[in-house]
Amino acid sequence: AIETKIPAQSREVWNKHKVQKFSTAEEFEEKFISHVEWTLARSLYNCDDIAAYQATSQSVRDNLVIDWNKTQQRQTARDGKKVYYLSLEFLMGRALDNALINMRTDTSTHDVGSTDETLTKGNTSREMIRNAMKQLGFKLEDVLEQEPDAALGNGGLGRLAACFVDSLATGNYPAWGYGLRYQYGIFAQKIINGYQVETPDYWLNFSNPWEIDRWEIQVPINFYGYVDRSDKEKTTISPSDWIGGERVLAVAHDMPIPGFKTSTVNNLRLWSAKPTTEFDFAKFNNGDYKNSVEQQQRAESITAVLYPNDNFDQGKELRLKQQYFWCAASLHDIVRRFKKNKKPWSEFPEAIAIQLNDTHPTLAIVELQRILVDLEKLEWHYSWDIVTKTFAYTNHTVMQEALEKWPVGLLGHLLPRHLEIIYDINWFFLQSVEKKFPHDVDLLSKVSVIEEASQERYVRMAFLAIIGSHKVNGVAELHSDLIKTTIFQDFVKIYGANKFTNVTNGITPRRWLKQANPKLAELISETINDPDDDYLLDMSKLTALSKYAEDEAFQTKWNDVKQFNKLRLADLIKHLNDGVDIIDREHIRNTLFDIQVKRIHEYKRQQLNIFGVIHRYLSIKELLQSGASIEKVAERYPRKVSIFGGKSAPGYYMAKLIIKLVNSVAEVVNADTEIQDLLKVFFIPDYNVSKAEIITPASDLSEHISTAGTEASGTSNMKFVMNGGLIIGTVDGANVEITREIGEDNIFLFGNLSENVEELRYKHQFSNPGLPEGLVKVLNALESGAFSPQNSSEFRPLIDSIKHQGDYYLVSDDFDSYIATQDLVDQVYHKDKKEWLKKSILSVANVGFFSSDRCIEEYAETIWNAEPVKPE
Ligand code: IMP
Ligand code: B1N
Repeated sequence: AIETKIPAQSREVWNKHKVQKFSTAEEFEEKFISHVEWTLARSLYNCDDIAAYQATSQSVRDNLVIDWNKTQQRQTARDGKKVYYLSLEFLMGRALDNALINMRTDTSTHDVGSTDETLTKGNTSREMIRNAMKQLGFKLEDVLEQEPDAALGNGGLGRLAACFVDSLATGNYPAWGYGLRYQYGIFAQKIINGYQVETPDYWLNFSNPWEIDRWEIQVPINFYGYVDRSDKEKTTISPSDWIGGERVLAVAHDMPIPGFKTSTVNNLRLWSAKPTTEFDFAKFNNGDYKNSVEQQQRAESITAVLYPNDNFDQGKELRLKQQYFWCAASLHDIVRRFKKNKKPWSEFPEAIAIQLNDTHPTLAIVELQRILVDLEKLEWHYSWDIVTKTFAYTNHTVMQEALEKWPVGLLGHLLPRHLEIIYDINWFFLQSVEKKFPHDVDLLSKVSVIEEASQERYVRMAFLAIIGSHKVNGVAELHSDLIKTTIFQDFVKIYGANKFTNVTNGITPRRWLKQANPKLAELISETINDPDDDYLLDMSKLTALSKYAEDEAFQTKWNDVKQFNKLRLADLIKHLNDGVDIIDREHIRNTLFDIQVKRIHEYKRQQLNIFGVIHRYLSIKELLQSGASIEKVAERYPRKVSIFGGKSAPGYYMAKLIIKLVNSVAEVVNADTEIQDLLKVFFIPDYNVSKAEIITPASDLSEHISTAGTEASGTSNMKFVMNGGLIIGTVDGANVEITREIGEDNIFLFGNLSENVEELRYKHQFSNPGLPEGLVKVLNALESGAFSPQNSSEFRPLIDSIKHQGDYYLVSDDFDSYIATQDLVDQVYHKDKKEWLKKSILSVANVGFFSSDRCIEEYAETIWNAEPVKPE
């Protein structure tokens, strides 16, 4: 039984006034109005769209909180294994529309044509609320637009965590996410004169109806100080006293995470830092009041801002502080909850699984060992056995510049006791290696947690994460194979291959199909006769679409949905382009929308894409100059809009230059009346999750063209396919499995394979093997200042990286095959639309594997050994 302070005789009163969820439009309206009046202190006379958003969210939140409470009680009572997902990033986007979709609880019977507007009788809550809002004088779409994105992440890694919490709740797993509540999420991107300019994303500008502040949950966190070893008897592996030097408090903020078609509502707990109320008497007595207040204020800086780097490790002290603050607060919370049960420590790993999203939370391993040894006074090896059985680690990248390593000095200064523990972990590990591979000194230094190669010594976080976990997984098959043969190969030798596994990434079809593409979702549910949208839980149902792949009437409907979504994107682009329409609406059906949206990174090769665009432009101009008519040219180069979007890390010079190049090319191409509408280029500023929901459904073609072996998985590739877009891509990341699932006829692959990359790079070192003719033309145009008339050397660094700096990302090696494949794309799209639509339909029919529900099931079965806790 769950404990309570309320005496038994008071139960009756509590039960009499039990809070109720709204379930009809009428009840919703009542809630809405009371929130306008009471929560917002507004009224009929000053309720604008923002207030309507707030009141709607508060009302929906009330429903979620009831289920949240019940879920937590149920999960505690059933006492199944709990899963904790530790991620420094959760790129959630907006919550309201998603909650409306997921809140629907109808599971079985559905009376078609029902007009009864309740949540349970087949009518989705989204429809019910849309109608109720209309009654109240608001348009749901306008109200939804008021919500700022919760953008507490950089890109794929953060969005993956967001998809995972959705699938964990949907699958009824007793699972919590733990993260940081940054006051500033990823910066907002402005494009000024073609350049990226970063502006702060103060997303908590208005009160956030989705967070529940738990001011009563405060965990003290220490930094700096020293380890007291005045007791000479004690060694570093016996219980030690860490005397902390600086103390801040971690305060919990909870976000309810509703599952789809289930009353399970899980929790995402985000920590914010605040000063302690203890104060420094020494300073106070010195009369240095102002200074002591200022020092206190600095506490808040720990959770002020998300580091805006994707696939890059900057190694700043504040980042390490964030990591420890978050790990210590989360571990404290997890251990506190475990202790309530009064189970023996040996049962910890059966009660709890902790998944580390990359190495960012690796200190959690060290912190648990510290808690067990120093605070609980358990024996070192007994403790370490518990630790390693509890943790599992997901690797997301093989790129050297992204692998975290902390200078020993820095870590030891901030966390002196933790550094001792790391040394001891390493010591015992190296001993075991020595035992297994005697006298292999080389091996010992290669796998040591401490890197001693240079002046400065570093702690290699990935190695520590492997040693402290029972499973290590990559995020797509190719990637999982690569980590075993490259960066972690020595660990495979030591632990055997079974410690290493693969869980291919996935995405939630609720947000990325139902929410982002309501028209396609409607067509699907109608076609496969699934009015309750059960396919969103069992994506294998989509295979029923296959039989319509060549059905002309169906193809027409399919194409109409795509046109609708392309128009929606065209509207957005017009809006972002100060009302200037660059897309010819009349020809939109025959205009190929070619989209690459993701973080800007040299390895993702937006430069290859834009060079391809320049090549196309130059070729069109050449044909026209040789006297060809525009109609003739259009046969060779049919209408295309090339769309880019994504943020660069603020300090990433080359990525920023690529953004500038895209904008410069857009300026020239879009203004060139001679080529008419054959080619348009647009860079969408401030790409984020809510924009992705409009962009993704509108693609005919999307680009996933990373140098083979560099993109661990990619997840937007899956999103585009789920929305009926075809892919042009390299044999990299999850593209490999996408090809296997949807069939190689339905994807445009090109380029060198990962097994050849090393050799190609090696060759570039010695000679310049002569660049492909097409690329030379492009580089010459750049050099001539064709796209930078005021400064012809502006793009010099991009040219040099290919011509003189070894072309690390193999743009020259893949250029010809990229262009040839783009030509093939044109041919199919323009000469054989039926074939194109067939490919599109078959892709969606076979995309089911990439649901994050499948992914979470794999984690649960093969890594966590966790079971769902279903509501009655
Ligand atoms: P990918 O790198 O294209 O696979 O990106 C994965 C996912 O992360 C995308 O589908 C988006 O949901 C999200 N994403 C990537 N880059 C950004 C960004 O700059 N802002 C916001 N979301 C992003
Ligand atoms: O994680 C995604 C993958 O789909 C992408 O291929 C991969 O690039 C991405 C340090 C990262 N890997 N590493 C990061 C992010 C922030 C940071 O500070 C590294 N992001 C990825 C999901 O598996």
